[in-house]
Amino acid sequence: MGGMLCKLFRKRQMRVLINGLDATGKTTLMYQLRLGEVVTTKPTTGFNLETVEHNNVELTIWDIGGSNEARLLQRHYYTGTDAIVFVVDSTDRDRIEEVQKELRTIVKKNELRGVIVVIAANKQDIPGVMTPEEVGEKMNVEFIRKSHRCEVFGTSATTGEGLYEMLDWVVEAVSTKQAAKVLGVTDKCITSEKEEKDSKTLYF
Ligand SMILES: Nc1nc2c(ncn2[C@@H]2O[C@H](COP(=O)(O)OP(=O)(O)OP(=O)(O)O)[C@@H](O)[C@H]2O)c(=O)[nH]1
Ligand SMILES: [Mg+2]
Repeated sequence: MGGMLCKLFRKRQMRVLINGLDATGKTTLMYQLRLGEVVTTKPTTGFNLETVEHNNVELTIWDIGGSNEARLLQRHYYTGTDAIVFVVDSTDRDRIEEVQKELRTIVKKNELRGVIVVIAANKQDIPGVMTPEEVGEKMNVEFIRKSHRCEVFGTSATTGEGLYEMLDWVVEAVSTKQAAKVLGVTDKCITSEKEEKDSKTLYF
């Protein structure tokens, strides 16, 4: 029975939205995942769309421009989103309060109810930046966890550090949510040991 269920839930598709303020590294991160290399970017005015296969799952990744003008349009991309990767520039202590408010605004949106939220504390390759723990604290992750599954990862979109660890977590969290929604239960076949321990904090 467990094996059949596992087969049933193979080859899933997930829609991931990369969000955050301008120049935090969203486009660099997406192309690092897509191509495994650093591309030269310019500020994104609309969006970039790419498909990445990871752990047998097809991820459709939307990278939205982070400027004030581009962010005005971001709600048009919300519907059907499984996970938000919210990219934070860990060098930017001056804007961390603005960043925290932006994420709070986003997670309150009706269309994003229950989506998986991952915070990428990016640019960890630069010395002296805020640590992932510091970013998590300043972003008040505990508040976000009241309504969403949320985790913080230290990343570098230029070196690739932390990106696949983050993607592993996203895929597992979305998989668990999708499967539990279909089954109406949390099945052992699709729940990792860690998630069994964390099951009290799941939001479906
Ligand atoms: N050192 C370092 N630089 C990075 C990292 N990620 C991005 N950058 C640099 O930060 C700048 C902005 O990166 P983008 O990927 O264009 O940022 P963005 O978030 O897409 O910006 P918008 O499209 O304007 O919203 C570029 O010069 C990148 O090379 C990182 O992890 N480490
Ligand atoms: Mg961009």
